[in-house]
Amino acid sequence: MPDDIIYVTRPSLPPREDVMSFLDEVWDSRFVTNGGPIHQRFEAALAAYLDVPYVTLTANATLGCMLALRHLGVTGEVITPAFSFVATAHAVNWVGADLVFADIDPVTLSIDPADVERRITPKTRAIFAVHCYANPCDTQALADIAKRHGLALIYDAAHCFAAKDEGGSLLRHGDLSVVSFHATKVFSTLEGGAIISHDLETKQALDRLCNYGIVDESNVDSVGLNAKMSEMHAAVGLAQLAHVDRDIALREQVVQRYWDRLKDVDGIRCICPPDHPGRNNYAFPIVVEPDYPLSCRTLHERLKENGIHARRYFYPLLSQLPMYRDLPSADPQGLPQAIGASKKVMCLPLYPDLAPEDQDRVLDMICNPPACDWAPQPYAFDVMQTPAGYIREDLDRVQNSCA
Ligand code: T4K
Repeated sequence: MPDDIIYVTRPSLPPREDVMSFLDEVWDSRFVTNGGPIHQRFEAALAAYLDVPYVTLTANATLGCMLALRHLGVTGEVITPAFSFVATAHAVNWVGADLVFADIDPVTLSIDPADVERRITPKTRAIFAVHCYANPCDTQALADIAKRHGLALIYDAAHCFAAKDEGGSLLRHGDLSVVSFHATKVFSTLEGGAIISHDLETKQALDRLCNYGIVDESNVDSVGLNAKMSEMHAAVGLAQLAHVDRDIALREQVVQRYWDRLKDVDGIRCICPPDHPGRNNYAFPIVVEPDYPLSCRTLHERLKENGIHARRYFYPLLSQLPMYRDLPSADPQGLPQAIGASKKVMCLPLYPDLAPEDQDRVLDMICNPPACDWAPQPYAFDVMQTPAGYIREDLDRVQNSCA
């Protein structure tokens, strides 16, 4: 195992001295949390940068999603994609609503509006959509469905910092949108997130929900949580905001190099092309199709053996997790695209300072996949057992390539 590991991502950190000058202010004021001065400045700077009306900072996006659902009074059934990070489903579960999984669009890998509509029942209260890898959902179709059926529409926009569509920020869609500032995202406050809202009253209600529901010293108006962002995290964000445009441009160069070498590789499909306006280059997911010599799982393992930590976001599928697999909507027959994606999609290492020689290590392995270290035997295909490290799917691929 090489010791120079290439991780799927690395956080973009602002220069230490930039953070320190903000921290000096925090230390001097001794306001370290509960919506202090740096928090206020960061919130205003973010609203301006993202070009959205109102921002409520949170300790992370998972709490942001829970509070968004809570604020809209979502109980009953919530329709959400089966293909997402665990936080999406867990947030619904934590607010006590009933999860209903929907399938995804095979091209964008974001939720399929037609399947959303099929799954609406008299108990449905909300659509909780995800712009997967910042690939925009069909926002118009989802807005129409929500309007016709009287449903709340919330976006888990965890991946979408600075992402745009033809009308502006992706974060403007829905009743509320939630973005993540986790260390693994395009823009980071180490841990953090924000809820984007459209009017001051909603913003203020969300601010209170982040602070136990406290209105003032003698009043509490809602069952809130402690979901506040501290001054330290806000300081990192304020310092990092000055560098995010450069980071996104550097990410673009990495994406372009992946695209140039992978676009013509048989069996590899790239989902996020480089020249798409408004893209934030959060991730570089590939689909490992059946005509590639290795299954996604085996390719992932071979990369890892060579120190390349690509990640299978999102495997396992949410609907196959032990706490959700018995739900009626988890029936695999109703989720063919989501199941396919969870088996075939892998995100390649991507961060602004990924060195070209490291990226070449990744590309060389994918363009010249390691040969199978076993030869197909005439009888081997009748047995379920495959040689160590391979799965039945690899066996079928070798069989097909020999046919
Ligand atoms: N909705 C969606 C659709 C999401 O994808 C997420 C989070 C959320 C909601 C919730 O957002 P937050 O509540 O987190 O704000 C990571 C992140 O923890 C998670 O934020 C993210 N999505 C998810 C896609 O990825 P893991 O379990 O894969 O993280 P981990 O620790 O394995 O890190 C991945 C790689 O990043 C490591 O191999 C190395 C590198 N890394 C990581 C950290 C934490 C660093 O270099 N430095 C670091 O500090 O979940």
